[in-house]
Amino acid sequence: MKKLVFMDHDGGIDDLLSLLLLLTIDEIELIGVSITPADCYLEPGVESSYKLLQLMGKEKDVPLGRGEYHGVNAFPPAWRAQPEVVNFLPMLINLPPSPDPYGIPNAVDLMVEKIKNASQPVSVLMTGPCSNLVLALEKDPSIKENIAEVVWMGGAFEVGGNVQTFQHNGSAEWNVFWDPINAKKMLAYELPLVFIPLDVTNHVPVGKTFLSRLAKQAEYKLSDLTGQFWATTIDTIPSYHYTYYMWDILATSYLALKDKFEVAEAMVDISVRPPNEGQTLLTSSGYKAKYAFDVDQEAFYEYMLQQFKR
Ligand code: AGV
Ligand code: CA
Repeated sequence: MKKLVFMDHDGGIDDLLSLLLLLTIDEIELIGVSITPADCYLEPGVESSYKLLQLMGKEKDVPLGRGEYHGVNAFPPAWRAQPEVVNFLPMLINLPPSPDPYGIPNAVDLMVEKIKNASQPVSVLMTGPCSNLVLALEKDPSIKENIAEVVWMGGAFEVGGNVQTFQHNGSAEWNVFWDPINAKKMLAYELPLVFIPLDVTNHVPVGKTFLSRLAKQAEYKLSDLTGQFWATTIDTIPSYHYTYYMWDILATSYLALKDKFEVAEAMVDISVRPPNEGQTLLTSSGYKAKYAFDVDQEAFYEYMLQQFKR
């Protein structure tokens, strides 16, 4: 039987790559996708999700949900605007238009409906903030029973964070920082949660070696397209080094490559105020959760190359 997955993403380049990856995994059945307007603007995020579903022939099977909730710490507008570029790539631009983003279901309603009515417990994959899941649990606490696992790209435990802003010491990761209050609430539910934090994503930068290997198999449509997605990330990181990480894609691959990850059990809490608002803390007074801290990098890169041979 296939593993049922509901995905909530926030429209970044690697979120979209993650959606594409998910659609290539034969053992997984995607039952719904909701879009959180965090690292994207909602409308282009819905559009690119729909285009990717069309590309994979899944637009009739996988419903999209519109995230209406906005966290307290907005992502920089330049980051939110960036992913619209994918809607203009030659392979996507002429696909039929997506549905009106205001005509599709609300993300929280869709999540509740899909998880509640699923024939078996659902894995929830979140590659943006976790707000929609918390709102869904608040709306209908009974869905907790039908959640098999929650995989969340978020947090930074024993490494520095990636938030750089006023009143902040840099210890938080953005997906948690967007909405720390709901992230803390999620911990209190004590779901079967595994964080894929910066501790492990730091091990998988998008390097030239990988992109070059991907380009060598560009006769495959998905290798060609994903290579173009990744190429758009080069100018966005203010660094001399090439350091876009495979944050969300690594989290997505966890669903298929569990045994390639090293995972620790921990007691976790989340700070909700300066100077470390959104920091994930290891503390005995916290809540039970797991987090990945290492991965077999070569196995992961190989897996990408194999999945995108289509
Ligand atoms: O913190 C990582 C999360 C991931 O879900 N996102 C990007 C990934 O989708 C936020 C983020 C951190 N640094 C960024 C981010 C950057 N330089 N550009 C865009 N987003
Ligand atoms: Ca993301």
